Amino acid sequence: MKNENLFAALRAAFPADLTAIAVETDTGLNYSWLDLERATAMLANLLVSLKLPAGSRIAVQVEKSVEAMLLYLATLRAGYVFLPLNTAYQSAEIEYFIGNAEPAVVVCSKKNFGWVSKIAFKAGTQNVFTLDDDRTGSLLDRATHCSDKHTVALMQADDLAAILYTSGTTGRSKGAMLSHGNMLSNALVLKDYWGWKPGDVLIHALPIFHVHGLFVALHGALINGSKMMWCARFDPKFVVGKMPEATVFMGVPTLYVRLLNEPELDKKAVRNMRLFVAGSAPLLIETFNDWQQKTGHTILERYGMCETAMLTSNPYKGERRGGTVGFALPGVSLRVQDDDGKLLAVDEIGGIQVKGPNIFKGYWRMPEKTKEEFTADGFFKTGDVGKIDKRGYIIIVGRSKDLIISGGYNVYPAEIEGYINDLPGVAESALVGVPHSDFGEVGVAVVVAKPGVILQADAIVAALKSKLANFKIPKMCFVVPELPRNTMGKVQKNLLREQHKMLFSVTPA
Ligand code: MCA
Ligand code: AMP
Repeated sequence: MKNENLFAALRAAFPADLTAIAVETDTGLNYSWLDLERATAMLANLLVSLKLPAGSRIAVQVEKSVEAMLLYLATLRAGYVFLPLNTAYQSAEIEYFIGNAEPAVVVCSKKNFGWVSKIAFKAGTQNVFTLDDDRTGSLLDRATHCSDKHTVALMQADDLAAILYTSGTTGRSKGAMLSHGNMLSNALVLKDYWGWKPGDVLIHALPIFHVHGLFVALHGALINGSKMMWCARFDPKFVVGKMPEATVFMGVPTLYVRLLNEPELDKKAVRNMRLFVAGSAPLLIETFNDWQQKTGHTILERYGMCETAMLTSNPYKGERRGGTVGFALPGVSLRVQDDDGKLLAVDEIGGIQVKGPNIFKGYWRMPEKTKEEFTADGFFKTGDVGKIDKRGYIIIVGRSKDLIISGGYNVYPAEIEGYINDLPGVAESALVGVPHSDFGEVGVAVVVAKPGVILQADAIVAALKSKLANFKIPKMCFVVPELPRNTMGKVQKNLLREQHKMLFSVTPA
């Protein structure tokens, strides 16, 4: 039987010379391909030694490091299910994810061990390890004693490889289940579509707890046997300085906005670069044009989701059109339908639906939710609203889901409003997304107090800070006598958006 483990395919792409450098870090460390092979074997053997049941989840909330990336690869290698968690998540958020996913192993930073282990043990997790970004922690201490030889676990394409939590417009976060086959098919399609070639070098500057950094960028480099320049944090000056040694860069639009502010970014700095990819949020046409003007390169914008990995892309060779996300990738069927299920014609706006080998297996332990999100003929309803123009380019014009994308991170108004409404003295609230010159879009909260209560906007923000990941905190909060409503009693968020749209329109210094 063929081993369809994603790790097996990634490893098969390692270059013949295993002593060559696979990863160079921003602190000057080098890891060879042999280091990757041995370290993932040791970590996989550690997981195997724990005698976990098949399908066990390995939940990881640690700072970005090469070792954290190796832990992801080792989890695939050992045949378990990786569950990455944003380091910004606070205890209430972590409690939900761990309670819902019931991981067999939790890995966290040393500084968070106290509260994370308490949550994990309460949820029945037997093993809690630590891992810090300075190559220390109990995970590595234990793995040091494990063999560096390991036979890659035999997996089928349909077997689960990762769970990524993504919120819904109502209710709690849902775990999108992605299989080895989902991710391998996507990686292979992108390798070809984006023209990866021998000698490519990727600047990896994205976090590794979401699809963009963990799958699109990492798998892209590994499946091509390409070296990565590994940045623990996104530092625009450092990235521009590294460009002469690299060929490929991937980023959310905010990274491009920040790079454009770097005086050293010019045609000379990018002389060896081959490809700039953007996604995760809409790329403003100004950014697209400014980039072209300053560097001579045309950013390639693509579109994807947690549930689907990458769906569409502008062409590598053909015309890359700003304001569009290009064409459906090979193997992906994409259509635009209205609410009655009628297929829409060119330029007609409706819901984007997709089908293909990259589409997830469903939401973790939520069969009803999964069913709701698929059409009778098996298309996944993305919740994005768009159209296909006469040349076949797909244009996203909005979202039917109430979602704010801030600097590439998703903020679900329903979640934040729930927290605000629970604060003492709050009658109701609305969170709306408004344009922001750095983050693209940010949340602004509009809050109504209960009769007789005086609320302070600052106190509301401070209270949220102790409960929610920092990127979810509203950038401004207003206390108002009432929320605008239509005749049906529905809050008119469009009016609030209009009212506050100029709040952050200034260009940052
Ligand atoms: C940081 N802050 C933010 C954000 N990031 N506020 C709103 N939105 C954000 N994204 C705030 C913090 O709360 C803090 O505020 C202050 O900025 C500084 O925080 P710090 O962590 O130092 O910020 P940073 O290092 O400058 O981070 C900005 C960033 C980061 C580099 C743009 O947000 C980032 O890496 N974004 C990429 C996200 C990503 O990879 N998304 C892909 C999702 P205060 O000081 O008030 O506390 S995958 C996906 O969407 C799909 C499938 C796809 O298509 O790819
Ligand atoms: P998530 O599944 O949480 O990673 O977020 C996926 C969502 O990000 C999609 O449903 C889109 O709304 C949005 N998205 C991703 N890429 C793009 C893009 N290039 N342009 C506009 N929106 C995008």
